[in-house]
Amino acid sequence: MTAVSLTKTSKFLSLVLRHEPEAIGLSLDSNGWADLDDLIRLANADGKPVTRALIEQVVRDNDKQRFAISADGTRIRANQGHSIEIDLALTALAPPAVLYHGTATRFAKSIRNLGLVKQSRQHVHLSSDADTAIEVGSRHGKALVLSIRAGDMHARGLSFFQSENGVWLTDAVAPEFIDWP
Ligand code: HQG
Repeated sequence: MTAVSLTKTSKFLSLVLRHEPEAIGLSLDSNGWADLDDLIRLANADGKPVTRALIEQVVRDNDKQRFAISADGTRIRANQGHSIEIDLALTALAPPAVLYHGTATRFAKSIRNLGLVKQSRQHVHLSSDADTAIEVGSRHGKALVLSIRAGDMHARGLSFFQSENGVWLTDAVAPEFIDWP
């Protein structure tokens, strides 16, 4: 399978499993899972020639492990990044003392005022290393990496979760917990 078709399939899966399942008439359950056979049938009916083998390869080889197939092989979901309301049913976890958020310099002023807000997604996304944060921020412009005092937030009773693929998730980050470069 070519890298192009793998990337295209990954983007298609992100669309229908995170944002717009209705684009192909797919339904997700309350935890974000879709029936894999339904997804393949509906995608093909919509002109997207995906096969089970292709989807399994995308899930296995995806650079960020964006998707998971259930243990019995019948269902698939995105590990994080949803804009639709689903409950990933993650267990709250104590974060490391410091986490990183990659953003763009053009958002700095607003973030200084409001802190980090989740915009269209279900959570604010944080990473445990600054290199990943640079990549995430570069998607939006000139990257700016903020250090988040996650340990202090947790000590104040704010909850953190970690997705299956290692991304740290929280509801919001108030300005007082952000250290600027
Ligand atoms: C910014 C990708 C102004 C925030 C990545 C970000 C991640 C504010 C943008 C995942 C703000 C939202 C999520 C405020 C936050 N004022 N701007 N008060 N608060 N922002 O794409 O974190 O490749 O929804 O800094 O790797 O960039 O898709 O979030 O720049 O893990 O798997 O608002 O998406 O994963 O942008 O990225 P996004 P994100 P995938």
